[in-house]
Amino acid sequence: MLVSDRIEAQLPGWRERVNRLRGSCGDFKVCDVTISQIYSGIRGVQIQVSDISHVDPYEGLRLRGYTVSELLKLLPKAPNSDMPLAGGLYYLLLCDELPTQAEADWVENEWKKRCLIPTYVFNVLRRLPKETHPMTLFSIGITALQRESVFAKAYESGLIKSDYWRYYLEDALNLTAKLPGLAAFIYNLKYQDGITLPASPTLDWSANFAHMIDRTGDPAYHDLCRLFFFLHSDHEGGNVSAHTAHLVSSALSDVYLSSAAGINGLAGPLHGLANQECLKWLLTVRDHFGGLPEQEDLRAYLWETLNNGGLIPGYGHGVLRTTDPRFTAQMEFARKNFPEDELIQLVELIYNTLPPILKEQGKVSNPWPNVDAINGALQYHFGVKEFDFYTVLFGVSRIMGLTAHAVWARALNKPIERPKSLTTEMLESMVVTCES
Ligand code: CMX
Repeated sequence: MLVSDRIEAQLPGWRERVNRLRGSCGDFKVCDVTISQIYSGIRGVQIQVSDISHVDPYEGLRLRGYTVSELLKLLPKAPNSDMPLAGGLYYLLLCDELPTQAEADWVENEWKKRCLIPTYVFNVLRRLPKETHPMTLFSIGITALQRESVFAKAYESGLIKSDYWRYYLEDALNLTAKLPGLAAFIYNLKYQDGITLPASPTLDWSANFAHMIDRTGDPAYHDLCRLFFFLHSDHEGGNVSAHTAHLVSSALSDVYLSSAAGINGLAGPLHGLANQECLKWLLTVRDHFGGLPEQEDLRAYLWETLNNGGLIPGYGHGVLRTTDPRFTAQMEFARKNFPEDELIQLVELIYNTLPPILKEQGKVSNPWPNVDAINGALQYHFGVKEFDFYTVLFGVSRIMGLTAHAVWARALNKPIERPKSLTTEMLESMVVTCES
């Protein structure tokens, strides 16, 4: 198989690098941990390695070393589109090499062969109460698919450790292939007539999602799906979904179980669910002013929100200290395709107004927009107006990153994770010397 051959060819080099670091420099201290870091979400503590993506505070995301704008130019494009094929991106994440058109097409074709979802998964989802959140449906759907795990079956019958990654890779390709269909099924079940069109053999993975929710005739929405699924695929190892999936997979839970765990983390309002909160807030602002406000009025409104202790969704970030380049890429898409859209104009007006206010207030570490400041407004423009569904779209994309990490964690034989906890009393006795 093309992808496994590429990974296999690189493994001796990677294993040698890791063994050298662990062997001759194993006692080298990367960082110290302070009590305030322990009590503030282990923020900034360098405890993980991700070679798949990295978030630089001032430059934003790099996927396998490439920035968002570089990849938008370099990745093979979908037919009749200037947006990248998700198959090419997944090839890059897995293989650490920019794909040729043929390599990107290879992944897309593998996905086409593997995209059928067993009926029992749909039956499970149909039996849940109608008001179940789409992220819960998505997580349950992925967990139900775990029955298909080739790793779990092979592990039961005995596997050698150095082969684990091959089975993880099979599972990863099988699971990612099914994600557009699973997400479309959930969308149709919850918000449409419950009927999901079969995937089109002539469309790529991203555009097939658009097709399966009955937006076949809207090429601009196909392009938005391609852009969105590219932009959200990974964001280094420390965010809640990546960190959770990595931890769970370190127990040799297969990619279905670990991805579902990551998805449950993504469902939190401070993480992936923020895009739904952000659109709700944008609409509230628009309704408050009865349309696009004057900048002065908006400024007063934003100050009032902050002074009342309100949170402004879509602004701030745990790592970034600049405008998220994923926000910029989507803003450019909107400016090019529908500059007259009122909600997009509001997003832009807030972008031009809020950062100086947040700076002046002096509380937030990052006064700039993150990707969620625009995600929902774009979907809304295309009539995908069900806010609570947006995080599912994020999840479809993010599972590419989660599974690529899981494959490489097994390939490099990463062990089960087990940090140590302390009691408050232990910390108190440690600091006695510091206080005296
Ligand atoms: N509006 C108002 N206040 C904000 C704020 C915002 N957008 N972002 C941070 N603050 C406040 C915090 O509540 C905190 O206040 P307290 O000290 O009173 O608790 C203070 O500013 C400092 O927080 P921070 O160090 O800047 O932010 P964190 O690293 O703790 O949290 C994040 C980062 C994203 C959770 C936070 O900025 C936030 O809640 N933003 C709004 C929600 C959002 O957009 N989430 C999407 C995150 C994207 C992702 O995870 O992918």
